[in-house]
Amino acid sequence: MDKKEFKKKFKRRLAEKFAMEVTDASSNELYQTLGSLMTSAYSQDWRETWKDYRENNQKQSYYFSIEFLPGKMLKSNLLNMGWLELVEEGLDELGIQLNDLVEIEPDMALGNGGLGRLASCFMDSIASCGLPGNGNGIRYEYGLFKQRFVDNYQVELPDEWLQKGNLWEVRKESKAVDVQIGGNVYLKPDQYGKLSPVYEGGSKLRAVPYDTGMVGYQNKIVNTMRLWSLEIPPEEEDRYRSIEARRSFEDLTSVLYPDDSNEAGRKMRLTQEYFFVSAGVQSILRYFKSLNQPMDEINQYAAIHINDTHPAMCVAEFMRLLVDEEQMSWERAWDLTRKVMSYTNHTIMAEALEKWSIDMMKNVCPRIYQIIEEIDRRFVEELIGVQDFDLIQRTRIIQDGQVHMAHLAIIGSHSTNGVAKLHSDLLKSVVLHDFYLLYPDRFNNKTNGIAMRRWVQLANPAMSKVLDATIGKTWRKNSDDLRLLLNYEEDDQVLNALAEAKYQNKRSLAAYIKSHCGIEVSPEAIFDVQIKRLHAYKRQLLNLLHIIKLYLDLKENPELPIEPRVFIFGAKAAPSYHYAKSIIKVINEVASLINADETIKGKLKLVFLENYNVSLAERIIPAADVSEQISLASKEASGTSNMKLMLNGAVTIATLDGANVEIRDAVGDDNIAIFGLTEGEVYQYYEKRNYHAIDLYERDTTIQKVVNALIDGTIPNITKEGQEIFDSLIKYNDEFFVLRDFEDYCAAQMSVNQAYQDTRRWRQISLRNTANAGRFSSDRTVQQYADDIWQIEPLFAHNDN
Ligand code: 26Q
Repeated sequence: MDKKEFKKKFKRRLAEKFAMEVTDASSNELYQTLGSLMTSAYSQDWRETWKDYRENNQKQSYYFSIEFLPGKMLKSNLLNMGWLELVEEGLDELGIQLNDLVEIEPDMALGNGGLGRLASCFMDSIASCGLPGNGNGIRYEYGLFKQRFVDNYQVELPDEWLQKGNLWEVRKESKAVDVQIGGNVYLKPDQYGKLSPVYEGGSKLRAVPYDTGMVGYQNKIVNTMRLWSLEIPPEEEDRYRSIEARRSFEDLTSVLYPDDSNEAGRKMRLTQEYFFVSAGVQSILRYFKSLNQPMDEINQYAAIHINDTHPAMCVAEFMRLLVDEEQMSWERAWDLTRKVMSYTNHTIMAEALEKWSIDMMKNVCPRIYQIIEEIDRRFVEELIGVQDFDLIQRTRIIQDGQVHMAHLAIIGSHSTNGVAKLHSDLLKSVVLHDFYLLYPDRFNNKTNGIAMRRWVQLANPAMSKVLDATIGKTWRKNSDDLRLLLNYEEDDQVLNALAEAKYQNKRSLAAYIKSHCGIEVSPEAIFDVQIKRLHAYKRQLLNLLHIIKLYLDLKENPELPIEPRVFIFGAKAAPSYHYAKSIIKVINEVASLINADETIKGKLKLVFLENYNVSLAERIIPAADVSEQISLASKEASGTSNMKLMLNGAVTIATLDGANVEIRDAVGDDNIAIFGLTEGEVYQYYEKRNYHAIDLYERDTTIQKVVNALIDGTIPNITKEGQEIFDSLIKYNDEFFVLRDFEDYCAAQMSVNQAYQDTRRWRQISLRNTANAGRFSSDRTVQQYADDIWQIEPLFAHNDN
């Protein structure tokens, strides 16, 4: 299609859909028109991809994730279709700005953070690598809450993302399945004495899929992300006559649960988990049966991936369908289940490991509980006398009245992986050590990655242009080619061009900050960024204490020779995470104090941007000079914002945690600021129990001064929160070693400050960060999953195109 044809088609579609001309149409109408042109254009490839997979009996992977976080899809679909430039220019000639239409699309935010965003980066990469893989999840009516600040406190508002409809989805009524929830199950012998389950009571829910095309990067492949929505089956209508009955039923898939390890014990959440697991597994089996292949070979057609433990019931549901519905023997079914399933762990925090009470599980999915009981019984039976008794007790699935979902996922699969080298090593040596003793071959690492297309080509067009002009365009397909940039680290023209792109991005972020927060920041200052969920272990508090120190130092000596800096935060706290919300309040109050202080003006600004989400990340990341990756070593499984920031030329200040270790290896020690305890040192403290925060507080006058500022009135309006945070450090012994790492962190910050003063050197460091970020592409990651875990291959027919 050329520009002329596009304009013609666009005007025709607008006339057909709305009976309008361009000049009469609202941005929303124009957005709907463009979207509908796009979906009709790729739906042919979508159908063909689907048909090719079927005709070639292609093995497919199914990525089960309770979260997907794609953000906006308009531009990424345009880019992947190869339409972006053409449409931008064509619209411009019609007097329409593409970016005005982009603003119309709500973020699709069916995820909390890292785990959901990773799932969406994988969807982009799987399609872009031409791999046959699908997503399977829940179509929440409301995405992650919207964050507002009122009196500097976080307030949550519902995210009504579907209000104006959703262009990209297709409701597929013909593919609906029924899911049984609750009731009783007992086993009844048939005429041959075989036991079959008989269900009594409970309710039958209808799961209706909404499919969204996952468009590959200029390769004609369109895969499917299938999200399940709940409806009342016609035959059950009678039972849901009253408003309350209907409401409580429909609420089931209405909200995404905020990441909140402390309040996990919610029956609705468990029902959600079983709902999308059962619907997804049933639909895979139905498709497989339509291929008319021997059931025994299903592992050659399907790979099911369990993204964290939330979909771990896949193991039991797959067993249920094979044994109860397909009359397969337990042994054969178990062998197949293990071959089909694989599992990724995303967390080492013990309190986040998912467990459900037996009672609740019996209540929600009684047959699944029976099957888990049998899996557990056989697990113990097989190991008794072979393995150490205590080890068996520690690794079995059902313990102390609870079902341990990670145990189910490991025992019921052939692969367990972590998401960064350090994390995968810790799984083997500490967190899942007992399982490593039982199944050493199942453990492996798959370091996370990011969708380079979204995080450079779309988010940072200014830098992309410089890259094209310097190293050619091959990096757009093959991110390893970013390495070619290293040939230009002494080339002042290139260094300046990259710096100019950064400066442009900083100016537009500054404008955004001005219009959204009313705060004036200078694009000449260092933009120092910490963007991620608010969690104690991520230590936004450490960042804040350093800012307070700088503020106090500047108050004492306004002439202090520091580079002007703008500290930028973006973070949501789970609504019930009291401590995290207190941190937000205190950061906001410190911001009010600092930003209003004339005496330090120009040297220090603090901005907490409201409602951090994918779209805001796309604005912030290209404008960042410094990337804060300061979690306590051993706590952050991987991190992915660290990769996005590095890719966009930010310099990382980091602990040796998660993927930071691999980022350090990629850029070398001279191009990153590493500080703080190592994971080994942290574990030493745990072992010896010899960390005493109060000693540091009493000995170190700087720490004293800074920590006291939380409670001595230096910062207004934080009487309660200041005390609470003070107590977490001093009275409750600083669980995340903030004070222990404080001095080292300040030194690292000082070195960053110094490096920035040497402009040329800074630009070289920045260039090396971009140049070495290629290995963190999620294309690489999904290819490793495809080769090592899923055993899926691209469709050859499409390779030449
Ligand atoms: C649990 C129970 C009840 C309700 C919600 C939850 C819940 C929801 C989301 C628990 C955990 C999550 C999300 C976890 C997550 O995002 N983990 C991050 O995964 C990234 C991708 O692998 C890593 O880079 C991060 O290090 C890890 O923190």
